[in-house]
Amino acid sequence: MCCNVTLILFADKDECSKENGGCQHECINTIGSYVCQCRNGFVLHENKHDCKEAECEHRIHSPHGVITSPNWPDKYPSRKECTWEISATPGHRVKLRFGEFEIEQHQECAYDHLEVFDGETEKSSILGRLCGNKIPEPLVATGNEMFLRFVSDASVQRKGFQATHSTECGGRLKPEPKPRDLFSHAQFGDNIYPVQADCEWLLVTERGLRIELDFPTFEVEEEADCGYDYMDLFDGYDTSAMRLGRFCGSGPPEEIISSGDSILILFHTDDTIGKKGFHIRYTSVKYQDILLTK
Ligand SMILES: [Ca+2]
Ligand SMILES: [Ca+2]
Repeated sequence: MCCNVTLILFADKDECSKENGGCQHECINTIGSYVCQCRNGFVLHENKHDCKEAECEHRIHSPHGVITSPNWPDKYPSRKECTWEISATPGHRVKLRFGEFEIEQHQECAYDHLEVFDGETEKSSILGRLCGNKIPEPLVATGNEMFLRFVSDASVQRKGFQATHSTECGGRLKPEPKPRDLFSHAQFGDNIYPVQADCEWLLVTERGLRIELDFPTFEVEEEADCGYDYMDLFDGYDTSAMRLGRFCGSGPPEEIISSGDSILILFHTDDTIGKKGFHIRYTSVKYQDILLTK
């Protein structure tokens, strides 16, 4: 009686025994072959033998998700720099909420730290420079972009962080001569707008200019008095200004122009039935230009 298994084992050669099989990190022998494997924080090179550092520049375009320090849930590596560029839907502020947080403690966070910036690059104003063991308060950007940079130095590593990014509707927006977009909800186009939303956008342009709004898409639950879901427009900074209208159904029939340098947009939805929502394009305009084109 012969045994095939014994024959196969006999035939197998341990490639890893000689020069680690040519693997840069770990070599794992398998029956008839072998594979190379990389340590945490590294991925296998296309040549299947070398290891390269795992990608650490993240570009995120989803309305919500989870981000973690490199190597999570194990300790972050030393001498590592990672960035996250988060951009959400225009008209929606990026919000970051920490679930776990453990970064080498220092009074000024001079060693390892996570920096959070209020915009698309590290040139934007800083929302926080974080380290230590206390879970930081949630951070909210003023616009739809947030930039994060994590840096670790040569010694002492900790577990790192885990955080959830999401969005909050509303904020202060600055109209420019070039049209900008504003969407009713962060998942515009993929989903109907959520129930029980209350959003407030304040558009403020330069003194002396006016704001023009147009509505490439407008689909809000219809009701004779717009009593369910609606968009309110005010011709100023707050609700004490003149109301330009309350809109639902297919929205304003044409573009709307402010009499001053600001417009307040409110969006309210009740607890049932959502629709596609709206896409507003806003532009700063000179009054003389409006007169010329009308
Ligand atoms: Ca350190
Ligand atoms: Ca509704």
